[in-house]
Amino acid sequence: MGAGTSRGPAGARATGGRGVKANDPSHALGLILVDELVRHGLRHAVLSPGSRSAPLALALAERPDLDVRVRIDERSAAFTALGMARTSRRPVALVSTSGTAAANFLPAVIEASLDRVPLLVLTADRPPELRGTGANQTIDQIKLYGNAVRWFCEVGAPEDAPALPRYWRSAASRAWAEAMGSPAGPVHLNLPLREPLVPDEGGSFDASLAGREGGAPWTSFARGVAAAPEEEVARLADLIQGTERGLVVAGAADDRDAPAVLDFARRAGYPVIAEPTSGMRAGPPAISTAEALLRAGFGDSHTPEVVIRIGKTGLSRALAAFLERCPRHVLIDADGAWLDPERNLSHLIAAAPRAALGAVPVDRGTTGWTEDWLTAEAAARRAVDDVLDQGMSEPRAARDLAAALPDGALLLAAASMPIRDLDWFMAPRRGLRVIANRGANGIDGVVSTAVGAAAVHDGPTVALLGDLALLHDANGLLMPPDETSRATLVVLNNDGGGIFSFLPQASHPRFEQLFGTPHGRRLEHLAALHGVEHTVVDEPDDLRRAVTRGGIVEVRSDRRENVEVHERCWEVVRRVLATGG
Ligand SMILES: Cc1ncc(C[n+]2csc(CCOP(=O)(O)OP(=O)(O)O)c2C)c(N)n1
Ligand SMILES: [Mg+2]
Repeated sequence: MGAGTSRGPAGARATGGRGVKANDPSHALGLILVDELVRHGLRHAVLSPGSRSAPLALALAERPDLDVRVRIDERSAAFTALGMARTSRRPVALVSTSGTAAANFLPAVIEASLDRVPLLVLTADRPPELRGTGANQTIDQIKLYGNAVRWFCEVGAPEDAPALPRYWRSAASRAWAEAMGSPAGPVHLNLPLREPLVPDEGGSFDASLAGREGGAPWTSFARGVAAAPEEEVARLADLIQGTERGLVVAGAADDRDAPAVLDFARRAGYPVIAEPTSGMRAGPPAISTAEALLRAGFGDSHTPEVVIRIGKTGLSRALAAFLERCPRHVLIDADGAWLDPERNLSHLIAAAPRAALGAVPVDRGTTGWTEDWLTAEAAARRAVDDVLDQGMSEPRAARDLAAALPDGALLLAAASMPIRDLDWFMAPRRGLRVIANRGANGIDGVVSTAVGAAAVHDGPTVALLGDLALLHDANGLLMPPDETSRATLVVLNNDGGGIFSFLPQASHPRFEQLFGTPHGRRLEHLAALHGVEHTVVDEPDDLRRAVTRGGIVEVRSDRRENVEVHERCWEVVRRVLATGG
């Protein structure tokens, strides 16, 4: 990667800090920011081509210890970085040139903000003298992402002054700390850069670039697992010890809490309504058929006296209505996040669920209440599985995919029916990590998120998504030819937005035009354009074989039939509960 190479691999020498030379202020800023972030643990960067950002691109590319990926489309770049950061739980650097390039990051920045994914957004900008003048490719980038970032810093135009390298290292340290703070999320450094943008061989930069000795960060940052105050644990323990009819509801949560929460649930005798992203749908007392049970009215006779909730729910109207009725509703969240769409929280405990629930002494074990839920789960599971076993369908594809993936696989589920089908039909299992962009529930960026996740996940990575989600992020397939992706995209192709057929507008005379939006596109053509494998799967056995093959695996479906198979599942569970078995 071209410029600056006459000085050898400048980035590699920058790691030690001593004796590193920069040729000009923009060059120095690029080298120092990247060096400081690497000292904190940066391993991956995604960038898009541009001139103003050249000092950053070159500094990143010169580091042998960094994985740098390039995407032509900035929206796709941002979701690729999001997929990497979500999967690795570590900040990923995202770099753009000035102008609308930076604006295209917004959807992914919003998702990162709402779902607490650490991202380091580095936007190159024009220096102050060119702003507001009609200068080329210049927009107002100050606080471009509004409240969606944890921290914004207008870094200012670099100069050759002794105090500046220390300021840049400190700012990079703070960016890292804010991204990994409580709550984690995106940060935005806006970097006005003056020419020369490619190192000036004849130039000089005199201030020392040295970082801390031994490759240490300028200001290191550590965040521990948030414990609950002792009195709060004691109050929680009283409540739980005194309440047999309790339930754990685990939504989109940190799956590292799963072992401690499941252990707590077993000790307390509380069933766990476990959404797939919680990592808690892993055998008893996890309930995998909550949707069918609640739709069948099981919750009317089994209203808990206390709900302990972990993470964000929102996939199910039936669950939302159920939560509204629960008299005591405790949310335990490591950041104390206000997750309360039902406006019914009675307690919010700002602590890591594994710390708070792990500290609660209770040893009630299985009770009649637990048995009731587990018996209903077993009956509903059998009934739903019998319906799904009758032939290929969208819910069956979701169920079978989750069951067929090998241990160590990662499954990304797209909004909005794929993640619901997974929630409503996936059987309990261990060994599978399920992720989803649930912060804003967008259908955007799914392909890119999957490709990013696959880049850092050590095992098979598969996405389950709809046809509109695929087409919406078709540019996610626009990768350099030498970058082979290990992601498999299982596309439920119902020629439009299947979710809308479940909603009241389904009977509107202009439904197809306004909501269904059939496109008639042949996915094999998209696959061919990008040199990606494409397979159509009709038989359930073929799906199982195809899931880790890579490329696009298409399951064709019909939106009307899809509504019918869902209805059959709900109906059969209603009947089974009514007849007591
Ligand atoms: C960026 C964005 N635009 C629009 C929506 C609204 N929306 C929700 S689901 C959906 C249709 C999704 O269709 P598809 O991906 O084919 O999945 P299906 O509903 O057919 O399962 C749309 C447009 C959204 N969630 N995000
Ligand atoms: Mg669709």
